[in-house]
Amino acid sequence: MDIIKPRLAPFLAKSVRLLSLLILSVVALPSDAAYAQNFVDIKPSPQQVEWQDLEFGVIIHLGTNTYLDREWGDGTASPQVFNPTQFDAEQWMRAIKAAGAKYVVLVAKHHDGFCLWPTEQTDYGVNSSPWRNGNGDVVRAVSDAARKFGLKFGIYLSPWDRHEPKYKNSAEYDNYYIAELGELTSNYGDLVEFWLDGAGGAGHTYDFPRIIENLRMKQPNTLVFADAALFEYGDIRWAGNEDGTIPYENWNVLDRHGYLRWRPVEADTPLHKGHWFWHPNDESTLKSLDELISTYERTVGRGGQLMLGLAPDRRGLLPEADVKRLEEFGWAVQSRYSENLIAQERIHNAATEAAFDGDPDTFWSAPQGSHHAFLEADVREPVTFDHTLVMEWLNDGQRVEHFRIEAWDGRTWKSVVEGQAIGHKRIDSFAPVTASRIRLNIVSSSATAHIREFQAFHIGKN
Ligand code: FUL
Repeated sequence: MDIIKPRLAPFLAKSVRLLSLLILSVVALPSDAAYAQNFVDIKPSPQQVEWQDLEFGVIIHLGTNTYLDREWGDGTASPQVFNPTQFDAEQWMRAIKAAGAKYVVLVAKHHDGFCLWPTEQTDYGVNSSPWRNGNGDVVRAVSDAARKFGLKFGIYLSPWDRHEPKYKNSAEYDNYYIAELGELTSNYGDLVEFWLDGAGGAGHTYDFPRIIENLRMKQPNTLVFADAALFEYGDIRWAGNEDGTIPYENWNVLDRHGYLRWRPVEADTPLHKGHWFWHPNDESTLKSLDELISTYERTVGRGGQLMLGLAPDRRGLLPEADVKRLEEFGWAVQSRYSENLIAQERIHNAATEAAFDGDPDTFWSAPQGSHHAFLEADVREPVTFDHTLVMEWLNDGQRVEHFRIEAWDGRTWKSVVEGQAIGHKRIDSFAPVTASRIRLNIVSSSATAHIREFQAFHIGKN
């Protein structure tokens, strides 16, 4: 044990007095101040970390609307119209896998109130339809198929219900909704995500705390997707539009009503422009490959999640043209980001290797305690690149607040990209640059920056 030198003793005595004062004043602070938070203190839960790594999911709409050429059913459709005679959830999964998605959210009940599983709460659902003589269960089939294909499974259960008579009475409807939720959360395995859609519910009061409590009892690890207005109950926030765009700058920490939470963003957008459900003669709305790639770069490439809407047709199959587009999309994304020039051409340097090895499970750390750092890649021969991809390790929070990507032109460092947030993943495109020294200039970080990957590509077009 160190002996306290006499010279230091008076200073220490003073420090102890100061410390006691500090402790006393913290105890005496008003309760609000005890909750004061700082952006830099907010970290994701392990479930959020895992979910953010999934990057791309799909949401599937099938129901009476599919048979009636509608988007929002009014709850009066006869269950007799629902009859997907060639229903094959594994056909959907093959296309979803080929597209590169990692999870599937099924709309188990849309706003029309029609239930895709044999619920005991109402006869308005598959149990009253001719499909499989009323013995079918779409939720079971999709959950089984997703798991068989290594995809995670989640559910959308619309709070707004235009069929159920109990909807007129908030308390009675809460019981009804919670009973439906109980069936879905008990009988179909782990749910990766639960969609709490705010659409159409204006003017209706839901007991959200009770709904979420019930959900959590059965599914403690599920992540709730919710509009920012339902911020207190959600784990994931809506991007605020259905165009497939996450606006810059994308910060994972959101402040509402004076408190901060980690709320990664998900951007939902359908494969057919403006249509979540299948419609006849709808080929012209199918998004082009270029549109999908641009959507990918404006969602996943901006540190958020892409949630692509798919619609099986009246047979219960994804249309052939949709399957083809999904396959093309998966292939295009894979090939665009497979030739990482830094990983291929780098001059090895043990200190920075973890950021350039192409492995997102390893990360480079800036010097401990730094707020500014450089991460430089030197390649053997000059490379020409027009896209960069950077990933931040977020388990300890989102730390980079200002960065530049710079290339050495033989005399000086030229800025190629400048931005604020990096986050889970950031993809930038620019006119081709040729250099043998490329660096990530972390101009400012709130704490030690951690970078999982720094990659460069020559794609040839934006
Ligand atoms: C929206 C709904 O109103 C649309 O019909 C669709 O289900 C979309 C995914 O969410 O809020």
